[in-house]
Amino acid sequence: MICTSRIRPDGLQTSFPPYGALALIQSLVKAGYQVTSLFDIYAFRPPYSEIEATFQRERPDVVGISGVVSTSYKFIKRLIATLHEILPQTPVIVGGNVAANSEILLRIAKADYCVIGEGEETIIELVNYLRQKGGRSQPDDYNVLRRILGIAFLDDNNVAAFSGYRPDISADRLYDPAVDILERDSDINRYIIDPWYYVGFAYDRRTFEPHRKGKKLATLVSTKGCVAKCTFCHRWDIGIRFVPVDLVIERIKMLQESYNVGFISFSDENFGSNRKWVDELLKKITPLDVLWRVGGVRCRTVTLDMLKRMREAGCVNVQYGMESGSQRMLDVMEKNTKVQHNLDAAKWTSEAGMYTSYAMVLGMPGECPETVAETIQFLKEVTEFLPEPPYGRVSINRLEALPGTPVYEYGKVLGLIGRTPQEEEEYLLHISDTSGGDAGKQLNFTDFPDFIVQSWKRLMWIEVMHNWYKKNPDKELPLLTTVWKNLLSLFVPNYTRHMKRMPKKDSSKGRDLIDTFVDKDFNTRRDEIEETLIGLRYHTSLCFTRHFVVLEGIIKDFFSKDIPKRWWLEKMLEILVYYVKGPKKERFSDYRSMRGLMKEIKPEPLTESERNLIPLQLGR
Ligand code: B12
Ligand code: SF4
Repeated sequence: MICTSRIRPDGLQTSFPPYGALALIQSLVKAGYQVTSLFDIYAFRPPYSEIEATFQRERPDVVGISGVVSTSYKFIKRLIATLHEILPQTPVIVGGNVAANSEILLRIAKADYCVIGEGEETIIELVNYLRQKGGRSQPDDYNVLRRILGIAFLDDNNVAAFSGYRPDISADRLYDPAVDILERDSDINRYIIDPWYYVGFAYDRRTFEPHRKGKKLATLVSTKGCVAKCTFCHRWDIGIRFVPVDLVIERIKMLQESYNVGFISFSDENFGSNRKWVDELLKKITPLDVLWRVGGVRCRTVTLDMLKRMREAGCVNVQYGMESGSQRMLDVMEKNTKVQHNLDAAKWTSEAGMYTSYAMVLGMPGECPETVAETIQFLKEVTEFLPEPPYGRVSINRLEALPGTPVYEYGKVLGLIGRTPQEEEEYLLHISDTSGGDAGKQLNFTDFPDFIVQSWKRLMWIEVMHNWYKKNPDKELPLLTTVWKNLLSLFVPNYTRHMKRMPKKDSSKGRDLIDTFVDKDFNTRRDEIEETLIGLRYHTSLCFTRHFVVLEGIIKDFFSKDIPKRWWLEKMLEILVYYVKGPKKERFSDYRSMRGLMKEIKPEPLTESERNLIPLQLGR
């Protein structure tokens, strides 16, 4: 049995199918393991008692847990404990990016084996081995285990071992939608959904053409890997692979014929960096008459001409990883882009007639009031010409340091994350179930107190919104309407959710539809109090409201988050010290490559296990 894990339990569910788990099942079935099933915990979000009951009922011989992100650690730890209790002889394998921290999974969470990188081949060799070995209590043959590439395990001396990376699989095996498995074991309607999940479609009048009525949206991925190696991004692939265009087209045709799909979301990380591939796709996708979006394009990849041709071929929305409006921050991220690339991409996308939004990462090492001001200026420039207030287009995320990235390792060097497995586990538990959009739980890599960093997020938002109203005075809502609308959503918490579930009206322009979207894109959100205050500030020019908004945000975080009170006290102390002594001594003042720095420092591994797992640390 392959289980997916709980991600964002309270948040909006994604339409992204569990591609990793699906790939493993396909592989196992091909190798003759016909009875492999998917337990799609991610999709169903069952109560824990139901999860236990499923294990009791199904009694699988081997369980593979897919942990797509490290923030699923807490849940996976609990799942492993439950499995060991209910099925003490069933080996538990954990794969996915959570395995970047294999020692913790093996030593503390008691996973039996971790799979590092692509699991299609590894799982077969491992399951073949387990068939020979028998139940968990049987002794392991470490010589055989060492020969199975792509696994981590605790050896006979209780030392963590890694058998080495396996070569990548070929591009034509990547991202098969495997609808038959989703039909059989999951709920396909969670993955083939209404296009309104992505607001971008509502901005394009082609969406409302009569022949598209009732058509559904499916998520495909057309590339794996990336041409860059940003310091906060986890990479287990070397370079980038492109799914052959003919295969992409074949998959779209299948979805059109069998599932009435008329909208596609290409949820790549790096779409379009091979021009020849893009040209071929544009040529072959046009006759299919689908509307599509791409999530994950590098700004320097696009040109105005390419974007115009994409629109002609049915594209309505392009999402970029812009991350910052400060060159210094882009350099620290090792994005290998210029602010000008971000500006061009933003303007050209609108000029080509497509929707985009702006996702920022706040709080990289070296972030300071100057870099924040640069990002505010950038956001003002790219939002002031938009047709609506940009509250749904600006997504400001705190940097989340996750295992397998240079920024995580740098966090260890700074002492922000402890070095022992127990200390690292404490951090993993702390950030489990959080996202970059949640305030208050991330590490502070800057020289400023955490409260100040938190306030930058709100400052960015309010400044950008205020600028938009200043540039578009005719679009202002009457003050009383703003206050009323926002109070209503504040005091009737289901109001916003209810709006989201309302049957969507067909509108010639999509305007009515756009207004019913509450959170438009990943981690964008409408904050009712802030909006009211922005309205107030607009109407009354009360400058103090800006400070009030920042303070209000901090107070709200204080009460709404599951953050230890001790931690808050430390943060308050930190800010008092800051007011007396000023910012800390600059730790990251000049631009330095973080990867280079890590190579220079080369922290000595504390244990043999740590030494063996070095290849997992900085990604590939
Ligand atoms: C889809 C996705 C999501 C979806 C997940 C939905 C879902 N149903 O899975 C959503 C939108 C929820 C999401 C959210 C986040 N994500 Co995300 N996401 C991805 C993305 C784009 C694709 C994952 C995927 O399906 N890959 C394709 C499959 C084929 O690969 P795979 O999952 O790795 O599986 C292979 C192997 O890992 C292995 N394997 C996987 N499982 C198992 C299990 C077993 C038993 C075995 C043997 C092998 C095995 O074999 C598989 C086949 O080769 C990846 C980037 C990427 N391209 O991988 C980022 C990625 C996983 N996300 C990442 C991050 C950081 C996040 C966020 C934390 C962002 C943030 N700061 O807010 C949030 C999580 C928020 C939260 N509250 O927890 C990071 C994770 C880094 C890390 N060490 O954890 C990634 C890697 C992006 C990156 N490059 O840095 N994400
Ligand atoms: S953040 Fe984006 S551009 Fe950077 S390495 Fe990751 S996928 Fe590539």
